[in-house]
Amino acid sequence: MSQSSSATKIDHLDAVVVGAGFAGLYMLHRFKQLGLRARILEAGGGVGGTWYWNRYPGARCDIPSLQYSYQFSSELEQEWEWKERYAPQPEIMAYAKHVVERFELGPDIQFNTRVAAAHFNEDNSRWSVTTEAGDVISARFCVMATGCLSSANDPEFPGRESFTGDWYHTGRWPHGGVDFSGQRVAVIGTGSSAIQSIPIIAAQADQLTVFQRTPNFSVPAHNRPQDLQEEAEVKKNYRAFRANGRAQPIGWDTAGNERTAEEHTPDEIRTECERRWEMGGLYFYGTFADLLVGKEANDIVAEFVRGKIRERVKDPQLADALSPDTIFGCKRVCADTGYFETYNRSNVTLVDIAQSGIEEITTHGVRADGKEYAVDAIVTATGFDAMTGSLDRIDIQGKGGLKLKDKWHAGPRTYLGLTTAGFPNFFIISGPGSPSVLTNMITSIEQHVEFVADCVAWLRDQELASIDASIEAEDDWVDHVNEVAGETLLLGCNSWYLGANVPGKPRVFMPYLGFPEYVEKCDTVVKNAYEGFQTA
Ligand code: N01
Repeated sequence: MSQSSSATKIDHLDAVVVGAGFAGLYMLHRFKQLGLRARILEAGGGVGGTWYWNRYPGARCDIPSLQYSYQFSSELEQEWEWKERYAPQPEIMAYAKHVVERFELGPDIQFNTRVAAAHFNEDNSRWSVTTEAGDVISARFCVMATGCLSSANDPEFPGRESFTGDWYHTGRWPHGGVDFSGQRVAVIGTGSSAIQSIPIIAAQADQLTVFQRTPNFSVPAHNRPQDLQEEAEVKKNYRAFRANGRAQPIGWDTAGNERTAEEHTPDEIRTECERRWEMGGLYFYGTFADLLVGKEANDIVAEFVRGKIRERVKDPQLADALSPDTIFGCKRVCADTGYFETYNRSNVTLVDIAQSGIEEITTHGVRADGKEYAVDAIVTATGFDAMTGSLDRIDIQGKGGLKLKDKWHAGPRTYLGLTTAGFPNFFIISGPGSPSVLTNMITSIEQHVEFVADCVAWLRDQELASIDASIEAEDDWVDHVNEVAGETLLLGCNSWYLGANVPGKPRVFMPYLGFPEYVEKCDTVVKNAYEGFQTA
Protein backbone atom coordinates (compact mmCIF):
# COMPACT_ATOMS: atom_id res chain seq x y z
CA MET A 1 0.00 0.00 0.00
CA SER A 2 1.31 3.48 -0.77
CA GLN A 3 0.26 7.12 -0.91
CA SER A 4 0.07 9.22 -4.08
CA SER A 5 1.34 12.79 -4.12
CA SER A 6 -2.22 14.13 -3.84
CA ALA A 7 -2.60 12.04 -0.67
CA THR A 8 -5.38 9.90 -2.20
CA LYS A 9 -5.06 6.47 -0.66
CA ILE A 10 -3.97 4.07 -3.40
CA ASP A 11 -3.64 0.32 -2.91
CA HIS A 12 -1.23 -1.46 -5.23
CA LEU A 13 -2.20 -4.96 -6.25
CA ASP A 14 -1.50 -7.37 -9.06
CA ALA A 15 -5.14 -7.88 -9.92
CA VAL A 16 -8.56 -6.48 -9.15
CA VAL A 17 -11.61 -8.66 -9.71
CA VAL A 18 -14.98 -6.92 -9.80
CA GLY A 19 -17.78 -9.11 -8.45
CA ALA A 20 -17.98 -12.00 -5.97
CA GLY A 21 -20.27 -14.32 -7.90
CA PHE A 22 -19.13 -17.73 -9.07
CA ALA A 23 -16.83 -16.12 -11.66
CA GLY A 24 -15.15 -13.71 -9.25
CA LEU A 25 -14.65 -16.34 -6.55
CA TYR A 26 -12.94 -18.80 -8.84
CA MET A 27 -10.86 -16.03 -10.45
CA LEU A 28 -9.62 -14.96 -7.03
CA HIS A 29 -8.78 -18.57 -6.16
CA ARG A 30 -6.76 -19.02 -9.35
CA PHE A 31 -4.92 -15.72 -8.90
CA LYS A 32 -4.04 -16.67 -5.34
CA GLN A 33 -2.73 -20.02 -6.57
CA LEU A 34 -0.46 -18.06 -8.94
CA GLY A 35 0.83 -16.09 -5.96
CA LEU A 36 -0.73 -12.83 -7.13
CA ARG A 37 -1.92 -10.13 -4.76
CA ALA A 38 -5.55 -9.98 -5.82
CA ARG A 39 -8.75 -8.63 -4.36
CA ILE A 40 -12.43 -8.84 -5.18
CA LEU A 41 -14.48 -5.66 -4.97
CA GLU A 42 -18.14 -6.54 -4.47
CA ALA A 43 -21.10 -4.14 -4.43
CA GLY A 44 -23.23 -6.44 -2.29
CA GLY A 45 -22.89 -7.38 1.34
CA GLY A 46 -22.10 -11.03 0.59
CA VAL A 47 -20.94 -13.49 -2.07
CA GLY A 48 -23.10 -15.26 -4.66
CA GLY A 49 -23.50 -12.61 -7.36
CA THR A 50 -26.82 -13.01 -9.15
CA TRP A 51 -27.92 -15.47 -6.44
CA TYR A 52 -27.19 -12.88 -3.78
CA TRP A 53 -29.60 -10.38 -5.35
CA ASN A 54 -32.27 -12.68 -6.80
CA ARG A 55 -34.00 -13.84 -3.63
CA TYR A 56 -37.54 -13.59 -4.96
CA PRO A 57 -40.00 -16.30 -3.86
CA GLY A 58 -39.34 -19.55 -5.73
CA ALA A 59 -35.90 -18.58 -7.05
CA ARG A 60 -34.07 -21.76 -7.95
CA CYS A 61 -31.67 -22.97 -10.59
CA ASP A 62 -33.06 -24.65 -13.69
CA ILE A 63 -29.96 -26.78 -14.30
CA PRO A 64 -29.62 -29.90 -12.12
CA SER A 65 -27.53 -29.26 -9.01
CA LEU A 66 -25.09 -32.06 -9.78
CA GLN A 67 -24.22 -30.20 -12.99
CA TYR A 68 -24.61 -26.58 -11.82
CA SER A 69 -21.59 -26.60 -9.53
CA TYR A 70 -17.82 -26.13 -9.69
CA GLN A 71 -15.77 -28.94 -11.13
CA PHE A 72 -12.26 -27.61 -10.42
CA SER A 73 -11.98 -29.41 -7.07
CA SER A 74 -12.72 -33.12 -6.66
CA GLU A 75 -12.77 -32.69 -2.89
CA LEU A 76 -15.43 -29.99 -3.15
CA GLU A 77 -17.45 -32.15 -5.52
CA GLN A 78 -17.30 -35.09 -3.15
CA GLU A 79 -18.01 -33.30 0.11
CA TRP A 80 -20.93 -31.10 -0.94
CA GLU A 81 -24.35 -32.75 -0.72
CA TRP A 82 -27.13 -31.22 -2.79
CA LYS A 83 -30.54 -31.51 -1.20
CA GLU A 84 -32.74 -30.97 -4.23
CA ARG A 85 -32.60 -31.88 -7.90
CA TYR A 86 -32.74 -28.14 -8.68
CA ALA A 87 -31.13 -26.12 -5.91
CA PRO A 88 -33.15 -23.25 -4.47
CA GLN A 89 -31.48 -19.86 -4.01
CA PRO A 90 -30.64 -20.36 -0.29
CA GLU A 91 -28.88 -23.66 -1.03
CA ILE A 92 -26.81 -22.06 -3.79
CA MET A 93 -25.89 -19.25 -1.41
CA ALA A 94 -24.82 -21.79 1.21
CA TYR A 95 -22.66 -23.50 -1.43
CA ALA A 96 -21.01 -20.18 -2.44
CA LYS A 97 -20.24 -19.40 1.22
CA HIS A 98 -18.80 -22.88 1.70
CA VAL A 99 -16.50 -22.32 -1.29
CA VAL A 100 -15.27 -19.06 0.24
CA GLU A 101 -14.45 -20.75 3.55
CA ARG A 102 -12.98 -23.88 2.04
CA PHE A 103 -10.57 -21.99 -0.20
CA GLU A 104 -9.93 -19.20 2.33
CA LEU A 105 -11.04 -16.46 -0.01
CA GLY A 106 -12.77 -14.27 2.57
CA PRO A 107 -9.84 -12.00 3.53
CA ASP A 108 -9.45 -10.90 -0.08
CA ILE A 109 -13.07 -9.92 -0.69
CA GLN A 110 -14.14 -6.35 0.01
CA PHE A 111 -17.93 -6.10 0.36
CA ASN A 112 -20.26 -3.11 0.05
CA THR A 113 -17.83 -1.65 -2.46
CA ARG A 114 -19.27 -0.63 -5.80
CA VAL A 115 -16.74 0.13 -8.52
CA ALA A 116 -17.36 3.46 -10.24
CA ALA A 117 -14.48 3.58 -12.72
CA ALA A 118 -11.61 1.58 -14.18
CA HIS A 119 -9.08 3.53 -16.25
CA PHE A 120 -6.01 2.21 -18.05
CA ASN A 121 -2.89 4.28 -17.52
CA GLU A 122 -0.59 3.99 -20.53
CA ASP A 123 2.40 5.44 -18.68
CA ASN A 124 2.71 2.48 -16.34
CA SER A 125 0.41 -0.07 -18.04
CA ARG A 126 -1.74 -0.32 -14.93
CA TRP A 127 -5.42 -0.05 -14.19
CA SER A 128 -6.75 2.50 -11.72
CA VAL A 129 -9.93 1.15 -10.25
CA THR A 130 -11.96 3.70 -8.30
CA THR A 131 -14.77 2.81 -5.93
CA GLU A 132 -17.89 4.89 -5.35
CA ALA A 133 -16.41 5.76 -1.95
CA GLY A 134 -13.44 7.33 -3.78
CA ASP A 135 -10.81 4.71 -2.92
CA VAL A 136 -8.38 3.85 -5.70
CA ILE A 137 -6.64 0.57 -6.42
CA SER A 138 -3.82 0.35 -8.91
CA ALA A 139 -3.53 -3.10 -10.49
CA ARG A 140 -1.83 -4.69 -13.47
CA PHE A 141 -4.85 -6.80 -14.32
CA CYS A 142 -8.51 -5.88 -14.14
CA VAL A 143 -11.11 -8.65 -14.41
CA MET A 144 -14.79 -7.87 -14.74
CA ALA A 145 -16.74 -10.72 -13.16
CA THR A 146 -19.82 -8.55 -13.06
CA GLY A 147 -22.27 -11.11 -14.37
CA CYS A 148 -24.59 -11.28 -17.35
CA LEU A 149 -27.85 -10.80 -15.47
CA SER A 150 -26.99 -8.40 -12.69
CA SER A 151 -28.10 -5.00 -13.91
CA ALA A 152 -31.84 -4.85 -13.27
CA ASN A 153 -34.04 -3.54 -16.08
CA ASP A 154 -36.29 -0.87 -14.58
CA PRO A 155 -38.66 0.35 -17.29
CA GLU A 156 -39.59 3.99 -16.91
CA PHE A 157 -43.31 3.53 -16.35
CA PRO A 158 -45.06 6.91 -16.33
CA GLY A 159 -46.24 7.92 -12.88
CA ARG A 160 -44.04 5.44 -11.06
CA GLU A 161 -43.08 7.92 -8.32
CA SER A 162 -46.74 8.50 -7.46
CA PHE A 163 -47.35 4.91 -6.30
CA THR A 164 -47.91 4.82 -2.54
CA GLY A 165 -47.64 1.04 -2.07
CA ASP A 166 -44.57 -1.22 -1.96
CA TRP A 167 -42.40 -1.66 -5.03
CA TYR A 168 -40.08 -4.61 -5.69
CA HIS A 169 -37.85 -5.87 -8.49
CA THR A 170 -37.22 -9.63 -8.55
CA GLY A 171 -33.51 -8.96 -9.12
CA ARG A 172 -33.18 -6.82 -5.98
CA TRP A 173 -35.34 -8.71 -3.54
CA PRO A 174 -35.30 -7.67 0.16
CA HIS A 175 -33.10 -9.96 2.22
CA GLY A 176 -35.71 -10.35 4.92
CA GLY A 177 -38.26 -11.66 2.42
CA VAL A 178 -41.73 -10.24 1.76
CA ASP A 179 -45.05 -11.43 3.16
CA PHE A 180 -47.86 -10.68 0.72
CA SER A 181 -50.60 -12.10 2.97
CA GLY A 182 -53.78 -10.06 2.75
CA GLN A 183 -52.45 -7.92 -0.10
CA ARG A 184 -53.46 -7.17 -3.66
CA VAL A 185 -50.31 -7.66 -5.72
CA ALA A 186 -49.35 -6.82 -9.31
CA VAL A 187 -46.60 -8.70 -11.13
CA ILE A 188 -45.32 -7.04 -14.30
CA GLY A 189 -43.55 -9.45 -16.65
CA THR A 190 -43.81 -13.15 -17.44
CA GLY A 191 -40.19 -14.29 -17.87
CA SER A 192 -38.34 -16.92 -15.79
CA SER A 193 -38.36 -14.83 -12.59
CA ALA A 194 -42.10 -14.17 -12.82
CA ILE A 195 -42.86 -17.77 -13.76
CA GLN A 196 -41.04 -19.00 -10.66
CA SER A 197 -42.47 -16.44 -8.25
CA ILE A 198 -46.09 -16.15 -9.45
CA PRO A 199 -47.32 -19.51 -8.03
CA ILE A 200 -45.90 -18.63 -4.61
CA ILE A 201 -47.16 -15.04 -4.56
CA ALA A 202 -50.60 -16.26 -5.71
CA ALA A 203 -50.78 -18.71 -2.82
CA GLN A 204 -49.96 -15.94 -0.35
CA ALA A 205 -51.72 -12.84 -1.64
CA ASP A 206 -55.42 -12.03 -1.52
CA GLN A 207 -55.41 -11.08 -5.18
CA LEU A 208 -52.71 -11.33 -7.84
CA THR A 209 -52.87 -9.48 -11.16
CA VAL A 210 -50.27 -10.46 -13.74
CA PHE A 211 -49.46 -8.00 -16.54
CA GLN A 212 -48.20 -9.92 -19.55
CA ARG A 213 -46.63 -8.30 -22.60
CA THR A 214 -45.48 -11.55 -24.22
CA PRO A 215 -46.31 -15.10 -23.08
CA ASN A 216 -43.43 -17.51 -22.54
CA PHE A 217 -42.84 -21.20 -23.11
CA SER A 218 -42.41 -23.08 -19.86
CA VAL A 219 -41.99 -26.76 -19.07
CA PRO A 220 -42.56 -28.25 -15.59
CA ALA A 221 -39.25 -28.57 -13.72
CA HIS A 222 -40.30 -31.71 -11.82
CA ASN A 223 -38.17 -30.69 -8.90
CA ARG A 224 -37.73 -33.26 -6.13
CA PRO A 225 -35.33 -34.16 -3.34
CA GLN A 226 -31.94 -35.17 -4.67
CA ASP A 227 -31.93 -38.87 -5.56
CA LEU A 228 -29.17 -40.25 -3.32
CA GLN A 229 -28.45 -43.20 -5.53
CA GLU A 230 -28.01 -40.93 -8.54
CA GLU A 231 -25.73 -38.68 -6.49
CA ALA A 232 -23.61 -41.65 -5.38
CA GLU A 233 -23.30 -42.85 -8.99
CA VAL A 234 -22.28 -39.41 -10.22
CA LYS A 235 -19.78 -38.99 -7.40
CA LYS A 236 -18.17 -42.30 -8.36
CA ASN A 237 -17.72 -41.10 -11.94
CA TYR A 238 -17.60 -37.33 -11.61
CA ARG A 239 -14.70 -36.85 -14.06
CA ALA A 240 -16.43 -38.71 -16.87
CA PHE A 241 -19.77 -37.09 -15.97
CA ARG A 242 -18.23 -33.60 -16.22
CA ALA A 243 -16.33 -34.38 -19.41
CA ASN A 244 -19.57 -35.52 -20.98
CA GLY A 245 -21.28 -32.29 -19.85
CA ARG A 246 -18.53 -30.15 -21.34
CA ALA A 247 -18.86 -31.95 -24.66
CA GLN A 248 -22.52 -30.87 -25.01
CA PRO A 249 -23.70 -27.78 -26.90
CA ILE A 250 -25.00 -26.14 -23.71
CA GLY A 251 -22.26 -27.34 -21.37
CA TRP A 252 -24.37 -29.85 -19.48
CA ASP A 253 -25.96 -33.12 -20.41
CA THR A 254 -29.59 -32.86 -21.48
CA ALA A 255 -29.31 -36.34 -23.04
CA GLY A 256 -29.99 -34.54 -26.33
CA ASN A 257 -31.59 -36.41 -29.19
CA GLU A 258 -29.11 -36.66 -32.06
CA ARG A 259 -31.84 -37.14 -34.67
CA THR A 260 -33.76 -34.37 -36.42
CA ALA A 261 -37.55 -34.18 -36.22
CA GLU A 262 -37.99 -35.42 -39.78
CA GLU A 263 -36.09 -38.59 -38.94
CA HIS A 264 -39.02 -39.55 -36.68
CA THR A 265 -42.46 -40.91 -37.50
CA PRO A 266 -45.40 -38.88 -36.11
CA ASP A 267 -45.80 -41.47 -33.33
CA GLU A 268 -42.13 -41.25 -32.43
CA ILE A 269 -42.35 -37.46 -32.36
CA ARG A 270 -45.20 -37.60 -29.87
CA THR A 271 -43.35 -40.19 -27.75
CA GLU A 272 -40.16 -38.11 -27.73
CA CYS A 273 -42.02 -34.92 -26.77
CA GLU A 274 -43.87 -36.75 -23.95
CA ARG A 275 -40.60 -38.28 -22.75
CA ARG A 276 -38.97 -34.84 -22.64
CA TRP A 277 -41.99 -33.42 -20.85
CA GLU A 278 -41.46 -36.03 -18.14
CA MET A 279 -37.72 -35.22 -17.96
CA GLY A 280 -38.81 -31.62 -17.46
CA GLY A 281 -37.49 -28.07 -17.76
CA LEU A 282 -34.53 -27.41 -19.99
CA TYR A 283 -34.26 -31.07 -21.01
CA PHE A 284 -36.81 -29.98 -23.59
CA TYR A 285 -34.01 -28.24 -25.51
CA GLY A 286 -32.76 -31.73 -26.38
CA THR A 287 -35.97 -32.86 -28.11
CA PHE A 288 -34.64 -32.82 -31.67
CA ALA A 289 -31.20 -32.06 -33.06
CA ASP A 290 -32.67 -29.37 -35.34
CA LEU A 291 -34.92 -27.69 -32.75
CA LEU A 292 -33.19 -24.30 -32.96
CA VAL A 293 -32.34 -24.38 -36.66
CA GLY A 294 -35.31 -26.09 -38.33
CA LYS A 295 -38.59 -24.19 -38.40
CA GLU A 296 -40.63 -27.36 -38.91
CA ALA A 297 -39.06 -29.12 -35.94
CA ASN A 298 -39.56 -26.02 -33.87
CA ASP A 299 -43.21 -25.68 -34.89
CA ILE A 300 -43.84 -29.28 -33.81
CA VAL A 301 -42.35 -28.71 -30.38
CA ALA A 302 -44.00 -25.30 -29.94
CA GLU A 303 -47.40 -26.78 -30.78
CA PHE A 304 -46.82 -29.70 -28.40
CA VAL A 305 -46.09 -27.28 -25.55
CA ARG A 306 -49.09 -25.11 -26.47
CA GLY A 307 -51.20 -28.29 -26.26
CA LYS A 308 -49.87 -28.85 -22.74
CA ILE A 309 -50.79 -25.26 -21.80
CA ARG A 310 -54.33 -25.95 -23.01
CA GLU A 311 -54.39 -29.03 -20.74
CA ARG A 312 -53.00 -27.10 -17.77
CA VAL A 313 -55.26 -24.03 -17.99
CA LYS A 314 -59.00 -24.71 -17.63
CA ASP A 315 -60.32 -21.59 -19.40
CA PRO A 316 -59.58 -21.99 -23.13
CA GLN A 317 -59.42 -18.22 -23.72
CA LEU A 318 -56.94 -17.80 -20.91
CA ALA A 319 -54.92 -20.75 -22.23
CA ASP A 320 -54.80 -19.00 -25.58
CA ALA A 321 -53.62 -15.75 -24.04
CA LEU A 322 -50.86 -17.63 -22.16
CA SER A 323 -49.67 -19.48 -25.29
CA PRO A 324 -46.67 -18.04 -27.13
CA ASP A 325 -46.95 -17.96 -30.92
CA THR A 326 -43.20 -17.53 -31.35
CA ILE A 327 -40.21 -19.81 -31.83
CA PHE A 328 -39.70 -22.30 -28.99
CA GLY A 329 -36.35 -21.48 -27.33
CA CYS A 330 -35.98 -18.12 -29.07
CA LYS A 331 -36.42 -16.62 -25.63
CA ARG A 332 -34.93 -18.72 -22.89
CA VAL A 333 -37.31 -21.55 -22.05
CA CYS A 334 -38.57 -21.45 -18.44
CA ALA A 335 -38.81 -24.30 -15.95
CA ASP A 336 -41.81 -23.99 -13.66
CA THR A 337 -43.60 -25.51 -10.73
CA GLY A 338 -47.33 -25.09 -11.24
CA TYR A 339 -47.09 -21.84 -13.23
CA PHE A 340 -49.92 -22.35 -15.71
CA GLU A 341 -52.15 -24.07 -13.14
CA THR A 342 -51.89 -20.89 -11.02
CA TYR A 343 -54.20 -19.18 -13.52
CA ASN A 344 -56.96 -21.65 -12.54
CA ARG A 345 -57.09 -19.98 -9.12
CA SER A 346 -59.95 -17.59 -8.45
CA ASN A 347 -57.61 -14.95 -6.98
CA VAL A 348 -55.41 -14.65 -10.09
CA THR A 349 -56.11 -12.38 -13.08
CA LEU A 350 -54.11 -12.12 -16.28
CA VAL A 351 -54.04 -8.76 -18.05
CA ASP A 352 -52.79 -8.92 -21.61
CA ILE A 353 -50.86 -5.71 -22.26
CA ALA A 354 -49.44 -6.71 -25.64
CA GLN A 355 -51.27 -3.78 -27.25
CA SER A 356 -51.51 -1.16 -24.53
CA GLY A 357 -48.35 -1.78 -22.50
CA ILE A 358 -48.37 -0.37 -18.98
CA GLU A 359 -50.10 2.97 -19.55
CA GLU A 360 -49.43 4.46 -16.17
CA ILE A 361 -48.63 3.74 -12.57
CA THR A 362 -51.16 5.57 -10.41
CA THR A 363 -51.18 6.38 -6.71
CA HIS A 364 -52.98 3.16 -5.95
CA GLY A 365 -52.23 0.81 -8.79
CA VAL A 366 -51.54 0.08 -12.43
CA ARG A 367 -53.42 1.38 -15.45
CA ALA A 368 -53.32 -0.84 -18.52
CA ASP A 369 -55.64 -1.56 -21.40
CA GLY A 370 -57.79 1.40 -20.38
CA LYS A 371 -58.48 0.13 -16.87
CA GLU A 372 -57.01 0.83 -13.45
CA TYR A 373 -56.08 -2.14 -11.24
CA ALA A 374 -55.80 -1.17 -7.58
CA VAL A 375 -52.96 -2.95 -5.75
CA ASP A 376 -50.98 -2.72 -2.52
CA ALA A 377 -47.68 -3.89 -4.00
CA ILE A 378 -46.05 -4.00 -7.43
CA VAL A 379 -43.43 -6.61 -8.35
CA THR A 380 -41.49 -5.80 -11.49
CA ALA A 381 -40.16 -9.04 -12.93
CA THR A 382 -38.85 -7.10 -15.90
CA GLY A 383 -35.47 -8.76 -16.21
CA PHE A 384 -32.06 -7.31 -16.85
CA ASP A 385 -29.99 -5.09 -19.08
CA ALA A 386 -28.23 -8.34 -19.92
CA MET A 387 -24.56 -8.94 -20.65
CA THR A 388 -23.55 -5.30 -21.13
CA GLY A 389 -25.59 -3.51 -18.43
CA SER A 390 -23.26 -4.19 -15.53
CA LEU A 391 -20.25 -3.02 -17.58
CA ASP A 392 -22.06 0.09 -18.84
CA ARG A 393 -22.63 1.22 -15.27
CA ILE A 394 -18.87 1.49 -14.74
CA ASP A 395 -16.81 4.22 -16.39
CA ILE A 396 -14.32 1.92 -18.15
CA GLN A 397 -11.62 3.63 -20.18
CA GLY A 398 -8.86 1.93 -22.16
CA LYS A 399 -5.96 3.22 -24.24
CA GLY A 400 -6.22 6.88 -25.24
CA GLY A 401 -9.11 7.37 -22.83
CA LEU A 402 -11.40 5.29 -25.07
CA LYS A 403 -14.63 4.66 -23.18
CA LEU A 404 -15.93 1.11 -23.43
CA LYS A 405 -19.46 2.46 -23.64
CA ASP A 406 -18.52 4.55 -26.69
CA LYS A 407 -16.65 1.70 -28.31
CA TRP A 408 -19.74 -0.49 -27.87
CA HIS A 409 -22.33 2.12 -28.85
CA ALA A 410 -23.50 0.03 -31.82
CA GLY A 411 -23.21 -3.24 -29.89
CA PRO A 412 -20.54 -5.03 -27.88
CA ARG A 413 -17.31 -6.02 -29.62
CA THR A 414 -15.00 -8.57 -28.05
CA TYR A 415 -12.44 -11.17 -28.95
CA LEU A 416 -13.70 -14.50 -27.58
CA GLY A 417 -16.07 -12.65 -25.24
CA LEU A 418 -13.09 -12.31 -22.91
CA THR A 419 -11.22 -9.23 -24.08
CA THR A 420 -11.86 -6.10 -26.09
CA ALA A 421 -9.25 -4.37 -28.26
CA GLY A 422 -7.79 -1.19 -26.80
CA PHE A 423 -8.19 -2.40 -23.21
CA PRO A 424 -4.93 -4.20 -22.33
CA ASN A 425 -4.81 -6.62 -19.39
CA PHE A 426 -8.57 -6.25 -19.08
CA PHE A 427 -10.68 -9.39 -19.04
CA ILE A 428 -14.42 -10.01 -18.92
CA ILE A 429 -15.73 -13.31 -17.57
CA SER A 430 -18.73 -14.46 -19.60
CA GLY A 431 -18.77 -11.28 -21.64
CA PRO A 432 -20.76 -10.70 -24.83
CA GLY A 433 -19.37 -12.96 -27.54
CA SER A 434 -18.88 -15.84 -25.07
CA PRO A 435 -21.23 -18.84 -24.81
CA SER A 436 -22.05 -18.05 -21.14
CA VAL A 437 -25.82 -17.57 -20.91
CA LEU A 438 -26.49 -20.23 -23.55
CA THR A 439 -24.69 -22.79 -21.41
CA ASN A 440 -24.33 -24.04 -17.89
CA MET A 441 -22.89 -20.79 -16.51
CA ILE A 442 -20.55 -22.38 -14.00
CA THR A 443 -18.99 -24.61 -16.64
CA SER A 444 -18.40 -21.62 -18.92
CA ILE A 445 -17.13 -19.51 -16.04
CA GLU A 446 -14.53 -22.10 -15.09
CA GLN A 447 -13.27 -22.33 -18.65
CA HIS A 448 -13.02 -18.52 -18.92
CA VAL A 449 -11.28 -18.15 -15.58
CA GLU A 450 -8.77 -20.84 -16.46
CA PHE A 451 -8.08 -19.09 -19.78
CA VAL A 452 -7.42 -15.81 -17.97
CA ALA A 453 -5.27 -17.38 -15.24
CA ASP A 454 -3.22 -19.31 -17.82
CA CYS A 455 -2.81 -16.14 -19.87
CA VAL A 456 -1.54 -14.17 -16.85
CA ALA A 457 0.89 -17.00 -15.99
CA TRP A 458 2.09 -17.08 -19.60
CA LEU A 459 2.74 -13.32 -19.62
CA ARG A 460 4.79 -13.77 -16.48
CA ASP A 461 6.77 -16.64 -17.97
CA GLN A 462 7.40 -14.66 -21.15
CA GLU A 463 8.30 -11.56 -19.12
CA LEU A 464 5.64 -9.56 -20.96
CA ALA A 465 3.88 -6.58 -19.44
CA SER A 466 0.56 -6.64 -21.24
CA ILE A 467 -1.77 -8.34 -23.67
CA ASP A 468 -4.50 -6.83 -25.84
CA ALA A 469 -6.79 -8.22 -28.51
CA SER A 470 -6.02 -7.14 -32.07
CA ILE A 471 -8.76 -5.28 -33.92
CA GLU A 472 -8.59 -7.82 -36.77
CA ALA A 473 -9.11 -10.80 -34.46
CA GLU A 474 -11.92 -8.99 -32.72
CA ASP A 475 -13.65 -8.07 -36.00
CA ASP A 476 -13.39 -11.67 -37.17
CA TRP A 477 -14.82 -12.95 -33.88
CA VAL A 478 -17.76 -10.53 -33.93
CA ASP A 479 -18.52 -11.55 -37.54
CA HIS A 480 -18.32 -15.21 -36.57
CA VAL A 481 -20.64 -14.78 -33.55
CA ASN A 482 -23.21 -13.05 -35.79
CA GLU A 483 -22.84 -15.59 -38.55
CA VAL A 484 -23.45 -18.53 -36.20
CA ALA A 485 -26.50 -16.83 -34.65
CA GLY A 486 -27.80 -16.06 -38.14
CA GLU A 487 -27.91 -19.77 -38.95
CA THR A 488 -30.41 -20.36 -36.13
CA LEU A 489 -33.96 -19.34 -35.31
CA LEU A 490 -32.75 -17.25 -32.37
CA LEU A 491 -32.94 -13.90 -34.16
CA GLY A 492 -36.69 -14.31 -34.61
CA CYS A 493 -38.05 -12.73 -31.43
CA ASN A 494 -37.47 -9.82 -29.05
CA SER A 495 -35.26 -11.57 -26.52
CA TRP A 496 -32.77 -10.17 -24.05
CA TYR A 497 -30.11 -12.15 -25.97
CA LEU A 498 -30.66 -9.43 -28.59
CA GLY A 499 -30.96 -6.58 -26.11
CA ALA A 500 -34.51 -6.13 -27.37
CA ASN A 501 -35.97 -5.85 -23.85
CA VAL A 502 -34.20 -2.56 -23.16
CA PRO A 503 -35.45 0.45 -25.14
CA GLY A 504 -32.69 1.98 -27.25
CA LYS A 505 -30.24 -0.91 -26.84
CA PRO A 506 -28.62 -1.94 -30.16
CA ARG A 507 -30.18 -5.10 -31.54
CA VAL A 508 -27.21 -7.46 -31.59
CA PHE A 509 -27.20 -11.15 -30.67
CA MET A 510 -24.76 -11.05 -27.76
CA PRO A 511 -23.89 -14.61 -26.68
CA TYR A 512 -21.93 -17.08 -28.80
CA LEU A 513 -23.78 -20.21 -29.76
CA GLY A 514 -21.33 -23.09 -29.81
CA PHE A 515 -19.86 -24.30 -26.58
CA PRO A 516 -17.50 -27.17 -27.35
CA GLU A 517 -16.30 -25.37 -30.49
CA TYR A 518 -15.63 -22.27 -28.39
CA VAL A 519 -13.40 -24.22 -26.01
CA GLU A 520 -11.51 -25.70 -28.95
CA LYS A 521 -11.03 -22.20 -30.40
CA CYS A 522 -9.66 -20.91 -27.07
CA ASP A 523 -7.33 -23.90 -26.80
CA THR A 524 -6.04 -23.27 -30.32
CA VAL A 525 -5.46 -19.58 -29.52
CA VAL A 526 -3.34 -20.61 -26.53
CA LYS A 527 -1.48 -23.30 -28.46
CA ASN A 528 -0.56 -20.73 -31.09
CA ALA A 529 0.98 -18.39 -28.51
CA TYR A 530 -2.18 -16.33 -28.03
CA GLU A 531 -2.92 -15.72 -31.68
CA GLY A 532 -5.15 -12.73 -32.24
CA PHE A 533 -3.52 -10.89 -29.36
CA GLN A 534 -0.77 -8.28 -29.25
CA THR A 535 1.69 -8.25 -26.40
CA ALA A 536 4.12 -5.68 -25.07
O1 N01 B 1 -36.38 -11.52 -17.20
P1 N01 B 1 -36.94 -11.67 -18.69
P2 N01 B 1 -36.31 -12.62 -16.05
N1 N01 B 1 -43.56 -3.47 -19.81
O2 N01 B 1 -36.26 -10.61 -19.48
C1 N01 B 1 -41.41 -8.07 -19.33
C2 N01 B 1 -32.34 -16.06 -16.01
N2 N01 B 1 -33.12 -16.60 -14.93
O3 N01 B 1 -35.75 -11.95 -14.85
O4 N01 B 1 -41.14 -10.58 -23.12
C3 N01 B 1 -44.10 -4.67 -19.59
O5 N01 B 1 -36.86 -13.06 -19.18
C4 N01 B 1 -40.94 -8.88 -20.49
O6 N01 B 1 -41.87 -8.81 -21.54
P3 N01 B 1 -41.36 -9.11 -23.06
C5 N01 B 1 -32.79 -16.70 -17.31
O7 N01 B 1 -31.71 -16.80 -18.18
C6 N01 B 1 -32.90 -17.90 -14.62
O8 N01 B 1 -37.57 -13.32 -15.93
O9 N01 B 1 -40.09 -8.33 -23.25
N3 N01 B 1 -43.42 -5.81 -19.48
C7 N01 B 1 -40.82 -10.26 -19.84
O10 N01 B 1 -42.05 -10.89 -19.76
C8 N01 B 1 -33.80 -15.69 -17.77
O11 N01 B 1 -34.06 -15.75 -19.15
C9 N01 B 1 -33.66 -18.49 -13.65
O12 N01 B 1 -42.45 -8.63 -23.91
C10 N01 B 1 -42.09 -5.72 -19.58
C11 N01 B 1 -40.33 -9.90 -18.44
O13 N01 B 1 -40.71 -8.55 -18.21
C12 N01 B 1 -33.15 -14.40 -17.36
O14 N01 B 1 -32.58 -14.68 -16.09
C13 N01 B 1 -34.62 -17.76 -12.99
C14 N01 B 1 -41.43 -4.50 -19.79
C15 N01 B 1 -38.85 -10.01 -18.29
O15 N01 B 1 -38.47 -11.32 -18.54
C16 N01 B 1 -34.07 -13.22 -17.22
O16 N01 B 1 -35.27 -13.65 -16.59
C17 N01 B 1 -34.80 -16.44 -13.29
C18 N01 B 1 -42.23 -3.35 -19.92
N4 N01 B 1 -41.69 -2.15 -20.15
C19 N01 B 1 -34.04 -15.86 -14.28
N5 N01 B 1 -40.10 -4.74 -19.84
C20 N01 B 1 -33.43 -19.90 -13.35
O17 N01 B 1 -32.33 -20.40 -13.25
C21 N01 B 1 -39.94 -6.06 -19.66
N6 N01 B 1 -41.15 -6.65 -19.52
C22 N01 B 1 -34.60 -20.69 -13.22
